[in-house]
Amino acid sequence: MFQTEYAQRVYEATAARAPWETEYLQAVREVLLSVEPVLAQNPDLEANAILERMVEPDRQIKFRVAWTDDQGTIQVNRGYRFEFNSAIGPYKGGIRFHESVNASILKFLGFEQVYKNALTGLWMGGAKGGSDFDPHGKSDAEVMRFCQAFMSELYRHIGPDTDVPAGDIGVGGREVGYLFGQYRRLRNEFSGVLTGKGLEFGGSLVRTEATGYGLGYYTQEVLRVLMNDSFQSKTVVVSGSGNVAIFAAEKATQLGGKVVTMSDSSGYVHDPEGIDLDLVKQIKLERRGRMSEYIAARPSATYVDGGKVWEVACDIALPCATQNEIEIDDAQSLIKSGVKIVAEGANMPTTPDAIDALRAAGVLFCPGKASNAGGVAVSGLEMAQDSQRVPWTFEQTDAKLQSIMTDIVACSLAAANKYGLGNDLFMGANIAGFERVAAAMLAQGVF
Ligand code: NDP
Ligand code: 2IT
Repeated sequence: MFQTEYAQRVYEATAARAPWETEYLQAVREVLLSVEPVLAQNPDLEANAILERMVEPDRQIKFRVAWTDDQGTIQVNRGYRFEFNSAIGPYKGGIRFHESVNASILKFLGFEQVYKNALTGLWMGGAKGGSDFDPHGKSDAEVMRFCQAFMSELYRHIGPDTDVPAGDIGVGGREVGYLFGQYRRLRNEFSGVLTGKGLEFGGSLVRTEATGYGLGYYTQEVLRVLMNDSFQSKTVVVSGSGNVAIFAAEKATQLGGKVVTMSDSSGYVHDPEGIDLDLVKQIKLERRGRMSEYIAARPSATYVDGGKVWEVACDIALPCATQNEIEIDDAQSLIKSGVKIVAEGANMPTTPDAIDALRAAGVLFCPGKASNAGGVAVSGLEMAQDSQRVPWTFEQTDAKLQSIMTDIVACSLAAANKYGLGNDLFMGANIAGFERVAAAMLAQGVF
């Protein structure tokens, strides 16, 4: 599979240690395959055991989270924080609450976060945390008690210059607020220890929209630079209906595209007249409802129970729900319908064989660690504002987000060109992030 003996050896050793960590191994494989041209030209990377150190998190924290539900029953969940790499800044990355959460999923997310954060050009290392707690159907009071219990252990390990968590699946503004309140109480300290905070207590404008808007800016720049094209008059298929999906759909629409689908884990809505985003926001953000409720108010739309959005013909596909949601059959449907570009809003939403099929068919494939970096980029800007104790305007923050996303396209293309890979955005993004982290590790010695 690998061209270099070094990458092969490190991958095999990682797989032998925990062969059941399939998502983690998938993420490691992608990065190692992409950086082989760098390894071949830089023997000091192997001499300094850079890969061996990168695949082993700096620190792995696992803990019990006990809390009481509304019936008075004590519930026990498992909490985690994987602090992966802090060579270029304090650990930074989201917290996920979802029933599927386990060590493999959080390790893949923490590993990807290291290189994503490096691509933003800001000083942030990588981490990820979370719990197998399922927030669906829980009352506000239950979510609050769970967040307080979770932070009652996590607070020992984090801090504004140490490790700065944020949201991810199942963790939005409400959860960040409860987590922040508990940290403040336990430490007696008001600091920028989390990002995605409310605007009244150290949050940044644009953070809510940032991942989806950033995905729009990134995709627009790729269309412009590599295809001399734009979102104008394009049919766009979006999966998911959470934070990333809603604001990806909003930006794609603002940039001239027509978004015709959105989904949740139960099924998807197809609205050929264009998704009514105000309605989606009402259902998902105000009522915490389900996408199936959409059709009651929109006769133009259909709801497909259990289906996947990739069966709908499109020019641009934006997967914004979860990992491995575009499988090989889905990639084949997309190719058949003439998709031109797939840009990942979610983390690792495309399986390796689906990526290979899309790339072989000439589809422009934009890897999540580049195309969804806008969320963590504005988190970095929130950290800057918290340090200054001065909030920035929406326009200032949005302009900075746009310039970070266009810089990521430029630095990915430059890295690909440097290694004779033409305009390979996929390899280029992995190489550009890797080179920054590797350089910092080499400069700081063995640890
Ligand atoms: P949300 O919790 O706001 O929304 C998640 C959406 O994805 C929901 O529509 C949910 O449906 C759906 N979904 C979640 N898990 C599954 C699953 N196993 N199968 C099918 N659908 C699923 O999360 P975000 O929008 O924040 O995150 C979406 C993706 O974007 C994730 O991959 C996340 O890691 C990534 N991301 C998030 C960033 C952020 O800033 N929030 C930044 C960069 C990447 P349902 O309600 O039915 O569960
Ligand atoms: O996957 C991600 O980049 C996030 N969930 C956002 C992380 C952050 O620290 O803002």
